[in-house]
Amino acid sequence: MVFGLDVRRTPRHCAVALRGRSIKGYTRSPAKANRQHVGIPARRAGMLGLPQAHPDPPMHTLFPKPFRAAGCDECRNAAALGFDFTMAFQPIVNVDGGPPFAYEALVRGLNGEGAGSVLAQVDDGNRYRFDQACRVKAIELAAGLGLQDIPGCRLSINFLPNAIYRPETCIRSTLEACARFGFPSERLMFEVTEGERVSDSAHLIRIFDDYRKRGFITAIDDFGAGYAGLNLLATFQPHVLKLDMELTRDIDRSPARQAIVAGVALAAERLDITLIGEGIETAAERDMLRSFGVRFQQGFLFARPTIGRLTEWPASV
Ligand SMILES: [Ca+2]
Repeated sequence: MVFGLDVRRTPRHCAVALRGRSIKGYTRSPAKANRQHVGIPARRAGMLGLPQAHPDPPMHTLFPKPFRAAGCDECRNAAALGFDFTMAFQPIVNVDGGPPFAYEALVRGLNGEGAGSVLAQVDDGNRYRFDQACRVKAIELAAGLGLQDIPGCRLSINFLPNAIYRPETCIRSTLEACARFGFPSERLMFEVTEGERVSDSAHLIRIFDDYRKRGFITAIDDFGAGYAGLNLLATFQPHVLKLDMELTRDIDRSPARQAIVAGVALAAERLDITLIGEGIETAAERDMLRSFGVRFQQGFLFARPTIGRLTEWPASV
């Protein structure tokens, strides 16, 4: 899930609407030209450990030219973005009990509209600003709800690699927001899916590496779906893998899913990676996943995303 919507279901026109056009004051990454120059696809070159010819390869976003990282204030300005939105929070629970592992921030319309209605307003021209605004909004709202007071609980933020120019500059507003709202930055988790719009794994891994060095928790979202699979895991080992709901749905009735998840769980244990099961809707799914060692789970069985409060599980009485 990216901003609460599976990118596989994100309208493709978001990524391609402005392709081939130039807009005054904005620039595209030179990634494509550089890749052609090198003659080896960046993804392949990265896997082979070859030096990368391009320092900043996101392809589908227009960045301000000259590039200037937005600050916290700027990212809170809805007028500058062109539309406003809010965040719902859904817990990732520990089925063995205790405080939740994290709350994931999921984008919503101001009147509770689904993520799709918000994401429909995101295009090549505002993707960078939207990504930055999502981080600031998530941190501000979570801090206001007291998430930092829940022992060990993390705030999980989805991000779009294509919206990041360079990791070191695009993190500025995130850190400013943490300082302003009193949220500990080491409790931030960044989850990303290698969806169809992430055309360059090397860029994604560069961001993850930078985030890891900063002490953030890194997570691959939707693992087992689309492109978020073994190739990415073989190249980069995050702190967390979120098992896609395609793998967890009806797992209690699917020997194939059981075999796959058991294998992933074994690999995760050897790589010291924490597994999270997504999209859990039944007690049978929960229990089967738990039998494979997956303690941390997320889904409607536990709590739906809620705006304006952090839902507890089990609900306090
Ligand atoms: Ca997600």
